[in-house]
Formats: sequence, C-alpha cells, structure tokens
Amino acid sequence: MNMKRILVSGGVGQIGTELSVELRKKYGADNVFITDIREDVPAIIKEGGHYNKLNVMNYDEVSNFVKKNEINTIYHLAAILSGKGEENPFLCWDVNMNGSMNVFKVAIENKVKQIFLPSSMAAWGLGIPSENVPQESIMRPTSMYGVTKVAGERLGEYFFYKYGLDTRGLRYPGIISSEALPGGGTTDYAVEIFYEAIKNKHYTSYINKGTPLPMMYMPDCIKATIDLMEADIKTLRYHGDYNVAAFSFAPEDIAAEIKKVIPEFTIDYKPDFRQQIAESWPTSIDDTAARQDWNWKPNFDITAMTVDMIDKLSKKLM
Ligand code: AKB
Repeated sequence: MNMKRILVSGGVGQIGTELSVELRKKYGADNVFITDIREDVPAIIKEGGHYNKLNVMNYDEVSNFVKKNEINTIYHLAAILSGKGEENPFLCWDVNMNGSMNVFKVAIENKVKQIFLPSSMAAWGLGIPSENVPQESIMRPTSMYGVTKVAGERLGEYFFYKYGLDTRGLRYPGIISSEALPGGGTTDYAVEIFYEAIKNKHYTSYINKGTPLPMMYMPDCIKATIDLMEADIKTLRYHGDYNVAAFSFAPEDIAAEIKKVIPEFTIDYKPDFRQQIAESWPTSIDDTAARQDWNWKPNFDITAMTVDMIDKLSKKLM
C-alpha cells in the first residue's frame, strides 16, 4: 500500500485515544485523521495533529470526510459498549450496526484498502466452553452489544469476499488503561479499581467475587491492533474475528495484586446488572491462531500491568 491516510472514528474513547497517539507516531501526524462526536477532547489529541468532529451515523459526513482527506485506511472504533448497550439496546444496535454500515459503504465506494472493526469477547455467550474458548466456537451472545459484535465480524468477512475490502478485527478482552477512561463496558471495573485504590484505598466492585474474565493491558492492545493491521494478508486465516488474550482475573485477584503495592487497599462487592453479562463471557481465551498467523504475544502479565498502572496513575492523579 502507498502512504497510509488513516481515519480513526471514536478516537477519543478508551482505545481510540492511545491508539491514535501511536498511529500518529508510526505513520506521521499529518496522515492520521482522528474523529469523534465528543466535545471533551484531551490535549494529546487536540494538539498533536488533526482532530475533527465526525458522526458515523451520518453517511454524507463520513463520505465527504473520506473523499476530502483521501482516506485509504479506517480504524472504526465508535461504538456503544456492553453496559450502556443493555441500558438502551435499540440505540446500541443503531450506533454499532448502522454506523458500521455507513463506514463499510463509504469504504467500498471510495476503494478504501483496509478497515479495522473491533470485535469483543462479548461476541460469545451461551454454549461455549468457559475456559480457553477456541477461535472457532458457537456464537450466541446474550447482550445487544455482543449481537452487534457477531454481526460486525460476519459483515467484515462478507465484504472481504464480496468486494475485496480488507477487513480485520480482534475479539478484545477487557482493556485496562491509564490514559482515557472506558465508557460503559462491563469490564470498566478493572480500570475504576485502580483510580479508587489510589484515591480512596477502597473499591466497591459491581462484579462479584469469583468471576474471572480475560483482560489485557493497553500497550498490548495497541500492539495487537497495529500488528494485525500490518500483517501480510497471505498469512491471515481469519478476518474480523481473531481471538487475542493476555491474562485473566477475578476482582479478588486484581485486588490482591493491588494490595502488594498499596497494602491498605480493601475491596467489597455489590454486583449489579453487569454481573449477568460477565457470567455469559468466557473466563479465558485460546489465541493460538493469532500467535501462529501474525506472531501475537503479549508483553504484560497481571503483575507487570498492576505495577505500571499504579505508577502511571499515581503521577497523573498527583
Ligand atoms: C465491555 O466490557 O463491554 C468491553 C468489551 C469486553 O468489549 N470492554
């Protein structure tokens, strides 16, 4: 591919913020067009290069933007996550499906070369083996977010075979980050717990004790995303649905890790509606296909992630 001209939608979200900064470093700030609908844009996004308001629900806006900026690569991250999705399932479908359809349609019409559309462990649900869920497994999600993620995976594959649109995606586990807060997911607790540990030395978890979930630290999430997009297409057996994993933990496990660094830290539990969502997800993921096809391997385990998170957040919250 010639020089990349990259559009990022949802560029001010949890993954979008750090991914956008990395894309600017790798491909040059002039070639990365970060967009979102949000007003609260952090300085690292506003000041380091292009930032524009763009609503993926508006086909004309997306179409004009892609034409004007000669976009050939799209990271389409704008979405409603699992927790918010259960509060308003119709809005979740509308944003995640109709927004993605606009992006796919514009991409096909303008001969965009590559699209990254994230999937999630939420794409699984009933009938899966809870441990080491394989690359190919039954997909019966129980949340609207999960339904839209399975549909996104299948659409990506469909457009690849029908129009040659090179669609790629990862089934993200819960992502832990220090830069931007997550917005409306079930795994948000795994980020909140660090803020509360540093500020108040206590956290009340809305996910119950004994509920392990797959998780990943943001630097590994960014690495996985860019490495998959850079991989030679000939090595890829899958399109929008690669399993990726790093480590798994339950709230009491991450609390024990935090206690090693902040001994006064305590946790208690008050599960809410997100507990049911968490229980429908696997406890661990088999990512052999990603390891074989594009050499995926995470750098951070739970201990290294905890130490780094507390270090970064302590400085940030000082
Ligand atoms: C969520 O909790 O909804 C997301 C996800 C696992 O996709 N973090």
